[in-house]
Amino acid sequence: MNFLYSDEPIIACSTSATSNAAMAVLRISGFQELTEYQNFFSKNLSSVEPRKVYYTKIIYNNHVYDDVCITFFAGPASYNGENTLEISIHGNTLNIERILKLFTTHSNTRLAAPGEFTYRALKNKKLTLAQVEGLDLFLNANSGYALNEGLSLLSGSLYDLYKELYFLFTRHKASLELSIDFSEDVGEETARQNYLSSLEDFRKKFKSLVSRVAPLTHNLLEPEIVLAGLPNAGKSSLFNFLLHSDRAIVSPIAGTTRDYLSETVIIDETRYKLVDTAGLREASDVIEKEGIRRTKKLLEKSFFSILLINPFESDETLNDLLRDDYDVIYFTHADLPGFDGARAQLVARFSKLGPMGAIDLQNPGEIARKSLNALITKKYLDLISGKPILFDRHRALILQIDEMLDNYVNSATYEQDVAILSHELNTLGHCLSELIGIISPDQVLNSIFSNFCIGK
Ligand SMILES: Nc1nc2c(ncn2[C@@H]2O[C@H](COP(=O)(O)OP(=O)(O)O)[C@@H](O)[C@H]2O)c(=O)[nH]1
Ligand SMILES: [Mg+2]
Repeated sequence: MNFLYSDEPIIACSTSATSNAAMAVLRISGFQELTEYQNFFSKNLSSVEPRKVYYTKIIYNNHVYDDVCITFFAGPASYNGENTLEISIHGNTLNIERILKLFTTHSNTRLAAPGEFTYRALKNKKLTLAQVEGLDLFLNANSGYALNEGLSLLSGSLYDLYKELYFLFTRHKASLELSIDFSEDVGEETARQNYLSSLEDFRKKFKSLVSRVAPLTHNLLEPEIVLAGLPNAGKSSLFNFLLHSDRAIVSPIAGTTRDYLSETVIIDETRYKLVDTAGLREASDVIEKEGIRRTKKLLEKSFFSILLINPFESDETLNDLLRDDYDVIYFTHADLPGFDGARAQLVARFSKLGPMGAIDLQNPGEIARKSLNALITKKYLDLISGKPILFDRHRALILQIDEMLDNYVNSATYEQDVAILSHELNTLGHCLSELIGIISPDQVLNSIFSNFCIGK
């Protein structure tokens, strides 16, 4: 991230610039005076007031480039604290390219790196690091829940909770100082009470956060639905059916799908990755073996797994397959005569397929689709009902702080040496500041900003 220490004016298209649209918004920030850009506009920029929209033309060397609207935000009252100009132009991608080039060629403005506007907002203390993470999630969310969580951290309840935690922590820290320096003034007993009750307030609030660090949430950010089964079970057929397309090759030749394929499906507001895998069987072929290894790995980290079984092609390898747990077992070939009998035989042989086992869906077509969607959504809703914190960085820090806090509470109850208490509290405070994003180690910055799109 070499842009971190450079503060030249930057420009980017802040709306999607990959396909033609009615409008696009370009953003320039970091300039000293708006009039530095006078050469590009027909409007007299010295008369432009902040936060008002003006209609003007982009003209350079007598060539008219576009009819646009401009809005000036004077720093520090802008998104990132810098002087900012927003230009609404026509959204043909060629037009966007041409106007960006005009500004970068004929002024001291360069193209912004991904996330650079927001990085400046962080630098100018317009946003905390946690808010930046919230924004990142909000912009890249795969589900309604992730959208809500992103916004909640950007400016909503999670952000408020973090702020409150920090306030309670600071109050507790002050109570420790009080008991060290002023206990004679306020009375030792009062100081001690104050110290313990402020700790309890902080602890209680913090525990509400700990309950939201559920173990399973890593796959909520990019939930994968994995189709598994023996070769020829019908995985690729179901994959295509769920996608309404012919994406995967369907054939009676076992081993046709040798690597996994994945495509996006949206089910009830949530975007999932649907994965078709190589059939699970004893293979001697090196490529097929590798495909099978990948299938197993995918199953391990899947959000929702579907085992497909063709009851006419039963095989002792089912024993192996059924050792693992699946969210659903899906019987294919229900259209063929004799299906019920074949299925009943399998159920008799493998207890896991019985009525107490996984739910089976032998109905092909729309009914199967609806039932599958309902099961997937139910699992998703169950997982988010505890309002899990979606950010790995936060989850790790919350667990770390929780452990420190338990130790500290123990010390606070039994340990009277204020030097030790003070030291433990400082370490805890350091982690808390990291969680809230008041302090931000470089590697955290790097990983967050590597996710951002240009123009943000
Ligand atoms: N009759 C019938 N044939 C199916 C069904 N599902 C898959 N097939 C056929 O079984 C063969 C293998 O299907 P495919 O989807 O490629 O299986 P995969 O190896 O698990 O991906 C193909 O010839 C499909 O047309 C089904 O429900 N009914
Ligand atoms: Mg296949």
